[in-house]
Amino acid sequence: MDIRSFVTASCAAGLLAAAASAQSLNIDFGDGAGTPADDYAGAALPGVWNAVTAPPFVVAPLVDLAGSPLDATLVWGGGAYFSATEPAADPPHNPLMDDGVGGAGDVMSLIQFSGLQPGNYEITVYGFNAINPRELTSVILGDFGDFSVIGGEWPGSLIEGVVYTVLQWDVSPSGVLEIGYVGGVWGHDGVVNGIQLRRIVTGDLNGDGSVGVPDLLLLLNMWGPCGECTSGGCPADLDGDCNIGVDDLLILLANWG
Ligand SMILES: [Ca+2]
Ligand SMILES: [Ca+2]
Ligand SMILES: [Ca+2]
Repeated sequence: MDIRSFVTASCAAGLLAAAASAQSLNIDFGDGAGTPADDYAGAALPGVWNAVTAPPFVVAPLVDLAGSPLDATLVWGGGAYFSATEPAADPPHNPLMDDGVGGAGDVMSLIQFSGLQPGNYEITVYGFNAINPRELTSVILGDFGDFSVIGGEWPGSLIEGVVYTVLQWDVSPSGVLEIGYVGGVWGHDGVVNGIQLRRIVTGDLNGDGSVGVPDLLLLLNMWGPCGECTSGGCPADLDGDCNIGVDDLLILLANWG
């Protein structure tokens, strides 16, 4: 039995523990314009969108992209929800972009995740005011760490730097991630339409935020030499030697969960 057959058989026999809950999730603030369908990816990954519609300061139970409950929770202390009376974005973006929650002028509003699995996260934040597109939003991570200013007229599609920004943050063992937002210039309130979190893990070949059986099967399917390793065409080559083999398998298994 070669190594691939052995690993596949081990999987089938359930000898490998199930992956921990994937730590990628989608958040949609406000349902005045609806909530995105599960197959809507926004600028990141498709999956179940957590609809946050409760008043401020309420903890929302969260689910991952597959709809499985997470230990992670969200608390936010923003302003009022808003919703466009007529479509402002183009399909299929309206349920995400045509509503959201507004800020409180020059007082920073805070969205706090707790209970996240520690590690590096890609954080996509949407800030398009469908009622007043001139509104600019500053998005700030942690203690005035990474930040970005977004906003402006609907550009016809999801354009990074206009309707959304992508930031990265290392979540410590505390499991806490804080995302602040405030008016991008004096006199603006700032808005947030939604947030997508994707945990970045070596060996996460399908990008769902964890390393598990789907990633293992992808690696096994690509087993052997790869010719496009210098142009990013060989994602399963985890040690960069232009071959997918046992070393890559061991790296993947070392990051399991
Ligand atoms: Ca919405
Ligand atoms: Ca994965
Ligand atoms: Ca390799």
